[in-house]
Amino acid sequence: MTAAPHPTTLITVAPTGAETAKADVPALPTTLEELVETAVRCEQAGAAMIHLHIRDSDHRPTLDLGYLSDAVTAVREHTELVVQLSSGGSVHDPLADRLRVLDANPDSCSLTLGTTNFGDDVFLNPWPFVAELYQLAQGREVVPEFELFDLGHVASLHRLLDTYGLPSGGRVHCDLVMGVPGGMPGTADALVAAVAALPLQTTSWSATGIGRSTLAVALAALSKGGHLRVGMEDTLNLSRGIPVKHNEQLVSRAAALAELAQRPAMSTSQAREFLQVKAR
Ligand code: KMH
Ligand code: ZN
Repeated sequence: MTAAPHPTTLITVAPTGAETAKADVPALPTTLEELVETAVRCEQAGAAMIHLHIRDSDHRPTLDLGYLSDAVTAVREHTELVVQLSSGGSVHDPLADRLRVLDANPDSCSLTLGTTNFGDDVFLNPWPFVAELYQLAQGREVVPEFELFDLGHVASLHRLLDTYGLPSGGRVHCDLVMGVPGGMPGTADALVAAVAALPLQTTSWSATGIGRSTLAVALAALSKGGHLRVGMEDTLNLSRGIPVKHNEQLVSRAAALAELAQRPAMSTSQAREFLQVKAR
């Protein structure tokens, strides 16, 4: 990992997630139309990559290949965003269904490096699953984003890269997911410790802080030369008692912070080069 910070900031938007119910948060984009509208506005606001969880016609999380493929196609038709599909799904999704996410032909997929307590649930990522998903992504030339919820996940990333080599395109991009109840806390101290432990092969990393930790993590990430992930998957309030009305607000705020840090938002074409995403 080079010491000099990148001159621009990759902003990833995670607009929906799998945890929040549409009935509780009507502003959550769950239909294909809402997803495309969100993607277009977030791209205009400075996002270069989108991390997608898909919902079915009842607004429930789904890994159905038809829904996933339709979403990938629609976002590609309307934006230049790097399209990343979640391979994490929801805590209830079987591992086999999560492997099949790659059949929807995304540019990128999330890849979590270990099991973590996730509130009252367990987000399951046993080593054989991680290794299989990684090799599948290599074979399909899909760029993984390594999701690290804990310092132990960073250790597992060393093992993965040492055992199976570099991902498609040769870039190692990580995302520190901080502040999940059960994972590492969303603090500057935890971020510094995790960044210091990243493998030498790491070429870039972003960070996201769940809930109230979002700003502390974003500011720490920018200070340490990292990139940003924001969105309603991770944060439902702009500040105490002020709900997010549209993901664009979170992207605009991230772009403003990046501008202030004198590392403005990266364009989509820069992001494709940066992550070495294969043309599809
Ligand atoms: N929904 C969480 C259980 C990912 O997208 O890869 C897992 C998650 C991680 O959101
Ligand atoms: Zn996710």
